[in-house]
Amino acid sequence: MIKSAICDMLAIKYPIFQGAMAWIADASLASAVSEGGGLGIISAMNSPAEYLHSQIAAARRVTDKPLGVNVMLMSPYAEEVAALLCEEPVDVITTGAGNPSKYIPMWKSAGKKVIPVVASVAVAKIALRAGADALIAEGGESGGHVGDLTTMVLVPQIAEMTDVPVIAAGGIYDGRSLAAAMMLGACGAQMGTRFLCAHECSVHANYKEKILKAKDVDTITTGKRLGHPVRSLKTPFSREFLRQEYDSSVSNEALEALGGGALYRAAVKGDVESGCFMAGQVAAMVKEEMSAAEIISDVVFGAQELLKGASEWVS
Ligand code: TUI
Repeated sequence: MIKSAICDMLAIKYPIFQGAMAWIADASLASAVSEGGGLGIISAMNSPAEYLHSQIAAARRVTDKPLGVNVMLMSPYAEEVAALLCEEPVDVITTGAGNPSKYIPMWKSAGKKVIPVVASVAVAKIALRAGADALIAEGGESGGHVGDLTTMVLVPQIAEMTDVPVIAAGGIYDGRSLAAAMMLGACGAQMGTRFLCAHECSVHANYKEKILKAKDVDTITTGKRLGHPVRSLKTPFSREFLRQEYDSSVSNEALEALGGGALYRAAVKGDVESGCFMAGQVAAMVKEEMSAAEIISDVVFGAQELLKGASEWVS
């Protein structure tokens, strides 16, 4: 049985977090992951507090196990969502796309465990100074808004900075990648892309189909010029975005406008022409739909067998 410091800290059975994907990581997916023994995380995305309140209530009708919410700090509603979370029946708050320091004392006083996503040593230092209970170290293999460093290079640097638990994200798909992440100093892993093809994930069927068909080189990073690079599947949208990004006659405002609503069009409408299908590099390895609980077992028991057999490498 794989158990680690993060299982003890959060009272979860397995050290697996489900990544918070905007328009995708809702009550259905998060509650299934928590019921499966991992940590389900609802995305607060770019929505007002009322949306989040109703999603948490829906998840709580299904599970009483530990549950998390992710606050996307670039959201215009981050402030009201942050305040609401102090009153809500969630155990863990993860943050992304910014510096969460100003909210951490308030959340900790409300009894929440705070686990920021970091993509660099500098941001990790800021989060630790502000009192983070653990960190998610997210490498650039992941989908959505990404940093520059790979998981292989980022995780050991974050792990050696601190004694708080470190969760690896980006490029995690199966027992091999969980075992590897643990060897790098992580005590668990977060997966987004693999959970996209969970039965309980209500993303549009076209999105699942694109993930299931993706090959190794089928993701691309766009948006570097705007300061927030995003990894997504190669589609007509991402190719056009890249073309305009390299066209100096296109203003940053026009480029931002092109990206606006593109994830919604992919995740909710299944629009294969103008949707942005955010996905990590492991998309190529997702070959079948499974339940969230089966995904968790596959990853955890796969890693367990590998770690048990690891002594074959030493004499
Ligand atoms: O946040 C993510 N992934 C995301 S957010 C998102 S929504 C979005 N859509 C379009 C453009 C931009 C965002 C889709 N995917 N992952 C966690 C993550 N956080 N990755 C990188 C970071 C990060 C970056 C900078 C964390 C902290 C940070 O701090 C900089 C600062 O403000 O000091």
